[in-house]
Parts: sequence; C-alpha cells; structure tokens
Amino acid sequence: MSSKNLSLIGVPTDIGAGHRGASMGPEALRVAQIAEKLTKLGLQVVDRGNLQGPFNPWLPPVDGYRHLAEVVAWNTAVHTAIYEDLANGKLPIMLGGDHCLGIGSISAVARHCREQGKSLRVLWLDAHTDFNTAQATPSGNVHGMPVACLCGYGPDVLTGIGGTTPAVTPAVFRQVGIRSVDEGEKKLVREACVAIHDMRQIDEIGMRRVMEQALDGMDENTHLHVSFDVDFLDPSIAPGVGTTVRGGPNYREAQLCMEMIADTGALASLDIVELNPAYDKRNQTAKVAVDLVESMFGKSTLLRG
Ligand code: Z70
Ligand code: MN
Ligand code: MN
Ligand code: MN
Repeated sequence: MSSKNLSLIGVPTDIGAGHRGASMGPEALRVAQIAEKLTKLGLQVVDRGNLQGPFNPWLPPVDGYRHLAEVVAWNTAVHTAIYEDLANGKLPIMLGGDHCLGIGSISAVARHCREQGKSLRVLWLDAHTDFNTAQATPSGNVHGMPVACLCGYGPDVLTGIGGTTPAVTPAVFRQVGIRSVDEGEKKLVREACVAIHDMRQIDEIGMRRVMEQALDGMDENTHLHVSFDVDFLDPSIAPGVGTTVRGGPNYREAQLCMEMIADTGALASLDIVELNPAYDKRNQTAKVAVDLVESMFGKSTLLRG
C-alpha cells in the first residue's frame, strides 16, 4: 500500500434508492469506527465530514427517473469533492449513500486519470450490474443506472458530470458478485461488453481465480477504483441493505477478494455504498463492511506481508 493519506467523505442521501435509509450509511460506518480501524493499520485518515444536498422528496419517477434534479445535485457535489481530494494526492473513500453516487465519484476519478495520464480500472462489487436506462428500468431508481450513465447511456445532466461524455468506456469495468440483472438491462450490459464475473462463475472456479481475472492487466500506471455496494455480500452476513439478494459471497470469499485488492498495491479510491442501517441489527453490516475495508487496505490475518 502506498503512503497515501485517506480522506473520508460522507454523502448522507438515499436519493437514488428504492428504500429509504442509505442516508444513514455514513454515520453507521463512523459508529463502526472506520476511521479508527484504518488509522490502526498505520494509515493517515482525515474525516472530511458530510457533503450536503437536497432533501429526499420521495416522489414517483418522471420520464423514467426518480428525483433526477436532486440526483444531479448530489452527484455534482460528490464529483467536486472527490476530484479535489485526488488532485491533492489523497485517496478518497466515499461513505454512501446509495449507488447513484458512483456517477459523481467515478467521473471524478476518470477525469483525474485523464489529466494524470493514468489508466483506470473500476472493480464493481455488487449483486447488480446497475446498467439500467430510463427505458429499461423497472423502478426509475437511479441507483440501478450508474454504470450505464458513466458509459454515456443516460440523461445529459448525468452523463455530462465531469465535462467529458462518456466519462469512461465499458472496458474499464470488472463486475464481481453479480446475481440480479433485469431483463432489459441484460441486453444492454451484454451489448456494452461489460466484463461480468457473476456468482455462477465464483461458484464454478472460485473467488481466487475470479479475482485474478478481474485484476489482470493492471500495471504501475493503473489507478484502481473499487465501488463496493454492500449488497455484494450474502445477506446472511450483510442484512443491512435495501435490496438483499441471496447467494452472494460469504465472509471468507469476500475477505479473499479484499485481500487480493490490497495485494495489487493499486487501490487509489473507494466507494462504500448502499449500507442501510434501517434494515440492520446492532450495526452488524457496517461492522462487516469496515472489517472488509480493513482487509482491502492490507490488514492481513496471518503470516503474510
Ligand atoms: C433494479 C433497478 C438496485 C440496489 C441497485 C435494482 C437496482 N435493477 N438495487 N442496487 N440495491 O431498480 O434498477
Ligand atoms: Mn493520483
Ligand atoms: Mn449497486
Ligand atoms: Mn446492488
């Protein structure tokens, strides 16, 4: 792990979600001592507090999007904060908030990489591909659309955040843990050729080989961004999310995944999203998420390193 300073940025909103409560995610991660635990690993951590944005009006979708104006406002704030941290040599960790915020964070990371001549890899840990469009979405919830928006499929007000449309090409993504894709979304994500490592592949060849594939082809010039949707994890260890989908990685598989991320030494930015304390008990899901984030930053269990 490089000697980068970590910066925590809370984004307390559920503006793109289908259930209320992800707005409490940043505080739950703080209560689970994310800053203290990362500091104990020898990292420099500064908590920048929370970004601000519009209240969630909880209205039905309009033209295929729920709360589009508010989603734009939050993502614009995220983009600015993450871009600024990266420009200052920090390693930003976004404490979400729902996954629509990945539009702001990853567009900022992509802009930083363009300006620095770095290549970008985005590891998308999620039960969902999040590749819906206004036409394909069953819900209108923008947290089901960030990957499509980042690839240029979406409304101009979202695809244009950061100034370059598309923000990224589908080739930067490696999606791991996928097990819930809507019918229309399946067609879109296949046509875009997003690299998907679904649960069947994890079952068949194991997390180790899946992660070897997902991290393959990176070099010293690669900026690795991890977008960690907590619903990636099996609900038996992570019930505190809006949408549980059974059949996810268990604790040991997830831990190996995180350890292999640490081993690359390339991790340069991170989103932790979709944690929903309203569905949790005794903050256990936040604790598991923090524990796994420690592994992502090099906490090793045994005689390695
Ligand atoms: C569904 C939709 C979703 C969570 C993403 C679900 C999307 N594909 N749900 N993350 N928790 O409504 O687009
Ligand atoms: Mn940099
Ligand atoms: Mn997601
Ligand atoms: Mn998800």
